Amino acid sequence: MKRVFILLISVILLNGCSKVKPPEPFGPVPSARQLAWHDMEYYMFAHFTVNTFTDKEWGYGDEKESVFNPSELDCRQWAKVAKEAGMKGIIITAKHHDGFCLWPSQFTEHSVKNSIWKDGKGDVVRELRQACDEYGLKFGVYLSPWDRNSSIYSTPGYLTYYRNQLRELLKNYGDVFEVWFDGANGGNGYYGGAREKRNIDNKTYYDWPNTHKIVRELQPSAVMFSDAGPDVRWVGNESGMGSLTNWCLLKKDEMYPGGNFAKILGEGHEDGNYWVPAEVDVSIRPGWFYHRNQDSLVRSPENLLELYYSSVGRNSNLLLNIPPDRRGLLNENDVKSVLAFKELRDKEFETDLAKGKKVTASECRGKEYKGLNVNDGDPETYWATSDSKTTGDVVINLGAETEVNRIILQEYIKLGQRVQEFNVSAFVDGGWKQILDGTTIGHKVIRKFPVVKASKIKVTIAESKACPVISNIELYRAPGE
Ligand code: FUL
Repeated sequence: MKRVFILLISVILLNGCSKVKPPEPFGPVPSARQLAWHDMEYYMFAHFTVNTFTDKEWGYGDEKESVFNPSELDCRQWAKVAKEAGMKGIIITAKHHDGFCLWPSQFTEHSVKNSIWKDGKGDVVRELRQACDEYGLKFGVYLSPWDRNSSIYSTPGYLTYYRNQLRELLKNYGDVFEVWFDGANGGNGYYGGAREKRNIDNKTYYDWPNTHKIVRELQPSAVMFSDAGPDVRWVGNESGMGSLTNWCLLKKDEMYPGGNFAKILGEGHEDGNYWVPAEVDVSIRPGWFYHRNQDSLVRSPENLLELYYSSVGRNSNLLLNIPPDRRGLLNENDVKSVLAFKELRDKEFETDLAKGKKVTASECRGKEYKGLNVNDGDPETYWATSDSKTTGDVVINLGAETEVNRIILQEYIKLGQRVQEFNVSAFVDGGWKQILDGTTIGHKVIRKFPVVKASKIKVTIAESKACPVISNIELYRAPGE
């Protein structure tokens, strides 16, 4: 009798302690460097070069180095603004299409070393690096593959030159979080005095795999951006619009920089075999570079908030360009707008109404995967169903009738992007009323809906590639309707 009792107790104890296995990853999953990138969400692009002084968007490559002469360059001001605006880093155009280098590259004369700024002893890239460190920001570099100054552009020798410059940037300026490879390629240029049109074959000329190896070797934590990855993809437009359906997946072997893939770049490939999430790059002004005649055309704080919804709110990161002016400072108008946008955003997401509320799930795979994981503020816990299910719902009980008009949803992407269709309902007048529907989620989706006064909110996963894994749900009552 005693033996049976002990056996029974051990079985009960063992069962209580035995852990249910987590879901297996489904499909491609993000690398550690991509996960760190996803968490950044919002950071600054700084377009600055000879164009700032010649009033151009694309320098021809024949500008005198002496035109580059910022009167009050202060990268600390850029970094301070970025920090106050809630951005997580800054990517600088170390070299744009004109070939002018903002650092004293030993491989060209077309650089700051031949400008009159700081008697040719200055280095904008270093100043920005130091400013980023001071303000706790990450630092990234844009190095234009197209070089309208170089006499050897379009020959194989140019690749050696390009890679040498890349090495200079990646070896001498500390940790880089993102390397930005532009897709704009070939055309008219100065090319060392030839002044002609040079065309290259986008698919073959740059031999990208060998350039990528250099980045992996010198900066293993950096993600590489281009139209087609390898780590981060272009969203397919420069107007700030992420796609509502947005897979972080891509058949990247079918893509190449400079190709015509706008729609695919927006949506990704549902059945993609690589994790290559989208980045939305957009300028706060009509141009990428500073032009005085655009001082009155700076995007308003309200417009920036819309961009935030259509980028970060659509499973993309937001790379917002704020071009320094001829003084080498972010212009007052831009600063005012981007900081006011921060205030708007803070008000928009002031109090998470879901936090700490009771959550019930239609089903969960075990107590470690309970519904309450979606609002515990811990990104490492998630609600998951058993493997046999690809649908399910969680209900957040708000306790009392509460006004709500925004929702944030996040998948636990370490296990892959799964959700194909979801909807949200509110419990009003004794019944469920659907308030929105959507397709993909991924790292993050933020959706607006008209104010609803409800006691409960239900998130239904209607279709998923494998059992849903939802790590976070937040609810807000943003100002206005
Ligand atoms: C484009 C470039 O041609 C623009 O000048 C700008 O740098 C933008 C971010 O990418 O392809």
